Amino acid sequence: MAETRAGFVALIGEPNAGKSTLLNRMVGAKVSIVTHKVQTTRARIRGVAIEGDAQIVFVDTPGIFRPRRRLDRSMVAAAWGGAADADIVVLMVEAHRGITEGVAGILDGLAEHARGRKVALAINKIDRVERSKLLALTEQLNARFEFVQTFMISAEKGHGVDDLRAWLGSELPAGQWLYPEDQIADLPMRMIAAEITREKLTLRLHQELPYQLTVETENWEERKDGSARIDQVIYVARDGHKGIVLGRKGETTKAVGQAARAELEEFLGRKVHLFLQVRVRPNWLEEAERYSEMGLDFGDGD
Ligand SMILES: Nc1nc2c(ncn2[C@@H]2O[C@H](COP(=O)(O)OP(=O)(O)OP(=O)(O)O)[C@@H](O)[C@H]2O)c(=O)[nH]1
Ligand SMILES: [Mg+2]
Repeated sequence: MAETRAGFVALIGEPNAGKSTLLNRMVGAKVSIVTHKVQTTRARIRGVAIEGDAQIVFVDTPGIFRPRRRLDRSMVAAAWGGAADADIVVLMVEAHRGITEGVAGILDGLAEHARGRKVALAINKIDRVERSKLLALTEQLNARFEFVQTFMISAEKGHGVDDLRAWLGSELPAGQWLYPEDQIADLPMRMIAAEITREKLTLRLHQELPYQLTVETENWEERKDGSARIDQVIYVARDGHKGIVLGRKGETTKAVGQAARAELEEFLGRKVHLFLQVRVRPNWLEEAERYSEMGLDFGDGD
């Protein structure tokens, strides 16, 4: 029998770089939520892919940016922690944005946080730029950091993704697989369900509001008819926010609930009854329990 290989590959980069899109494509299922807005992912999310004899555990991470709030600091710490724990780190950079201030900051951080790790570069969203621009960007980035390999990909369209996965599979250390071969994620279902609702909220709400709320699954009940009843709470910090999240006559929450339920039913392959409640909790951003529910370390925000 051929020798198996296994290990962790952390996807890091600025918010919106396309990390979650890439994780989902690698896994072949939607494990991590995606929006066009920055700071969508809040915690580390694992997704498992098989490449020949290798089991690749991809670790999606929150975008790395200059943090202001406790939540931001916990998110950025989770991202760097993901890099530090991985066998291979893949830095994702947006082709059309190039070396932004944020990317420059991450390049500096890599020296400290990814010491001893193999770091590869994935220039993403190549569908958005002229091919001729890519060579120059590749050279500039490689002049600033010693990447072991550079890939040009479109996580959304799929270009270059097979090459990246094949390379990652061949670079992982020999070892036993870490998950059963049919497992694609290890996030608890109640958390996946909360994330799906947060995605729908983020897509509908404007400006700062998506950053001022969190969603938790409070209750999950299996019913005799095979369906599931799921009760979730949307925590907001202010009364005014509650009104906006509910919308006129509860329209917004209703639309969010419908979209989330449809996706949950597809994910679970059965009927779901989803109940959303909006709760004002002025201090939720400073409550340790909210962080553990999100899969974050509260203390990282100190
Ligand atoms: N054109 C294009 N858009 C992409 C590509 N990959 C991702 N996107 C889009 O970029 C946006 C951000 O994608 P995400 O996967 O949520 O990015 P992320 O790095 O996980 O972002 P955070 O979770 O906020 O850190 C979404 O609108 C994606 O559809 C790509 O290859 N090409
Ligand atoms: Mg993400």
